[in-house]
Amino acid sequence: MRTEQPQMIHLKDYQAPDYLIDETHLTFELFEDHTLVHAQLVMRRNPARGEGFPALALDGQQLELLSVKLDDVDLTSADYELTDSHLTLHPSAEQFVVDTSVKIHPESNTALEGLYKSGSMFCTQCEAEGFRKITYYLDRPDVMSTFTTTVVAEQHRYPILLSNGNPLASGPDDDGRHWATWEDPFKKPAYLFALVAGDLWCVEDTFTTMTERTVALRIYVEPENIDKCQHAMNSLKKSMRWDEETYGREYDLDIFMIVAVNDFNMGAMENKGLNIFNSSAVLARAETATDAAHQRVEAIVAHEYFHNWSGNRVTCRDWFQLSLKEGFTVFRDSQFSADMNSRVVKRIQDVAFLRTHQFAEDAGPMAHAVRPESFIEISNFYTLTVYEKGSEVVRMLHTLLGAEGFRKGSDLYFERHDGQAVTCDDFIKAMEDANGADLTQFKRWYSQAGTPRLAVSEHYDAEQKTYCLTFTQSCPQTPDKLEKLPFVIPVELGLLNAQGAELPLQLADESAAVDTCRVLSVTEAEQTFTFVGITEKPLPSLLRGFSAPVKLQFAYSSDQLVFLMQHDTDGFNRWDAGQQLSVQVLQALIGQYQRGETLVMDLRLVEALRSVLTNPELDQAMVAEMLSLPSEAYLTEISEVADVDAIHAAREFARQQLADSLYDELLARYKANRDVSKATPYVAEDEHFARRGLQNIALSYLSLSAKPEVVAATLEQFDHSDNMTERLNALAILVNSPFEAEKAQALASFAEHFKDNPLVMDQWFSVQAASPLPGGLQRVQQLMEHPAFTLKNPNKVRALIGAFAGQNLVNFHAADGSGYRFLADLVIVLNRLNPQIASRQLAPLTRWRKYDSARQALMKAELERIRNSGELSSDVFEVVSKSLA
Ligand code: B3K
Ligand code: ZN
Repeated sequence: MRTEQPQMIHLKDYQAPDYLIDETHLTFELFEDHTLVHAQLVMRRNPARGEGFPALALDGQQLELLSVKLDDVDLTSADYELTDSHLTLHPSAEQFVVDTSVKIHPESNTALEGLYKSGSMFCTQCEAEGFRKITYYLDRPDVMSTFTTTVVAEQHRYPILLSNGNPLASGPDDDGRHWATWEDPFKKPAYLFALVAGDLWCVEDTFTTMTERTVALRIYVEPENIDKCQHAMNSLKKSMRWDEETYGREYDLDIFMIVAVNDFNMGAMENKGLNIFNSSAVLARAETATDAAHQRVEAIVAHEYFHNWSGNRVTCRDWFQLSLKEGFTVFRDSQFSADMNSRVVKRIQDVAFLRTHQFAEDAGPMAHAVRPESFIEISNFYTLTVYEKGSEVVRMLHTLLGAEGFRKGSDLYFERHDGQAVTCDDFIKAMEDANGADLTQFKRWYSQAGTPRLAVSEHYDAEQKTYCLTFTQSCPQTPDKLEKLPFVIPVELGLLNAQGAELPLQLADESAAVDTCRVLSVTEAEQTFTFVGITEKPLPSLLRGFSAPVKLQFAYSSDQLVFLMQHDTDGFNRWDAGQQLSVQVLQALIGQYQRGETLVMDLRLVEALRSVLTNPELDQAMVAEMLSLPSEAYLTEISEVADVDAIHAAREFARQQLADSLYDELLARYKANRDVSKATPYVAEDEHFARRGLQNIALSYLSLSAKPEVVAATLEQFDHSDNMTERLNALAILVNSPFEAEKAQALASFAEHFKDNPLVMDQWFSVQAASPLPGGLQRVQQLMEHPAFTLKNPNKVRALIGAFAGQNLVNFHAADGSGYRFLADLVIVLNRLNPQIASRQLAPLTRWRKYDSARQALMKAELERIRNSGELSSDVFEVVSKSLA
């Protein structure tokens, strides 16, 4: 908890450190009621920072200082200054050694930052500024040091002692204790430090690198989870090979370890050589984890592994540069997932997520640039903008420079900056230098917040055979009030003739057609491109593959969208045409609902989806994606004022209409796929994901009929599936059904069967928390009393509270404000327990501007109540105060 008003930190105030740390030697003595940390820092003045000996202010929070030495001389309190946040020393030599001993309390650390206990195991989370809760240090990413770490603990309780790097030595100590020393030869900032001590088992494997070095691979888990590591191990080996083949990046240490912990604030952490993971991002086997969970494990293992180069070998100069490592690494993991699975489906999922959630963030009170100018609490800036939009920015570079040019740029970046802490400008400079490109204007993507709008209009001249597309870009104002200048927007496009064939594309100033699909760079506020030799009025397929993170506006008619759904040669745009058509249909229904009219649905959507459903040529995963209507959250995001009840009613009506009209086709698809599932053992691969995905969405639609044969099929799938993907879908259907007896029975048997598996119980909580049936809040409140629930575990909070406030929009936004009050009460409790989780859970309340004035008033009142609830963490303070500003 802070003691004074949190301060805003600005990028423009960045200064290089006055001192550097060359070597860090740590000893941890772990006990049940405290831990002793001894740190020896071999330091010198930073030659880049002028003459003299400025004071040395080491960061440190919640530490009990036991002793401090400067060059082996004990200091007394007259020799240093000590505050809540710093220990300030006064060195007077070019080089010197600082020794400190501190006492800390991991056993009572509920914030899960620094050194803490998850169950019986000790573990760490240091990014961004957690290392200062472990020892006094220059806790900033531009101070890079080698580390040796000795861990001493009771042998019986903590047989496994781990830290970064390679193992050096280990042995017994007095009183049933033992020790192990690890050495990390690669210079790293303190945020990449890690330590683990516990009673862990491991799955072992090896990887032979491109230069034939053998690397030991280990995944450590609590003994009961030893049977759930194989998928993560396979994913790790695939990632290591992929990074060699795609980026020429080889692993550097002799060993790579992953440890799974149950209590973790986010997905995982890329600590050098010792990744620490939320168990939900490691453990996966058919019986307990869904296909989506398997794909998430693969993606997160890859993401953290890829950080070894994009983040660790080359790190960030300061935290404003966070997207340097995160945007780039998300881009890398999305390329990897696209290579491992269906490319188009991966793109569809990424874009749906970005457009729903990042666009909402970019339009809200916390909107910030990919490289923010200022922050109060850096933990609040691990955002969808820094990660997902940051990845889109890197993807645009890849599109503009081409795969080869991009690779030349990344090679130069890694070569030039290996072992350094650098900036987004350095990344762009490497891309420029390797390609002879000028990316000055492109860099606005890093500094300007907000989602650009790109309006497109057309003009066809039959006589001249010319077709003009005029692009007009604009960017809405954001809380920083900065002026928005035009972006560089790569627009990939094709022009289709009446048969759906792509026309050759020749611009007016070109001597011949270049291709039938190409990328135009829109760089002006308004810009026209004229295509020549166009013999009939074409239909444009714009922003293919979502080539830029913008809101595209083009006045397509419903019939044109149906045509694109069937004929577009770009798979992503075929899906997107279906989404746009669905939006048109749903918005019409929302209007009817608001005017109190009888709902009547445009049947063109039904017929278009019928042809998707009966097309044997289409990838089953594509069919499943196309059958999925835009989510309520997306419909909220694109509304001027979101009417939650109308959105829900309209969408449910459309689902019912689709279910009734397509019953036979859905049933045929369901039966065929379920038969294959029954006859096939579970395989975590693309084609199987696709089959189960379509099977599940088909059953969800069919269940809306409430026909006995469908109830029977649902119960059959629930009782007899060998995997969680099918079982959980059946459970969700029952939970949302009117069949109370079957529902209660299924929930009880599921909980009984999986009560000892916390990750499966998370699914059980989520399915119920997300159910839009009336009484949602009461259900969630009851579930909070369940023995498997605790506010101390972030996964549980996300599974129950997060699913309710984020996915159950009709219940959370209940007109009486009960959902808002409930969330605010919880945030006030979580603020003391775990500030990072508290501030994340707050997000739905920050979106108050989207709703009607009555709801706005209720939401703001709750934000004010939080603001006045006493001492706020900097995390919650920043979000609340910016939301109310
Ligand atoms: N780098 C970590 C995120 C740390 C978040 C700290 N609040 C995981 C990742 O992005 O890979
Ligand atoms: Zn990351």
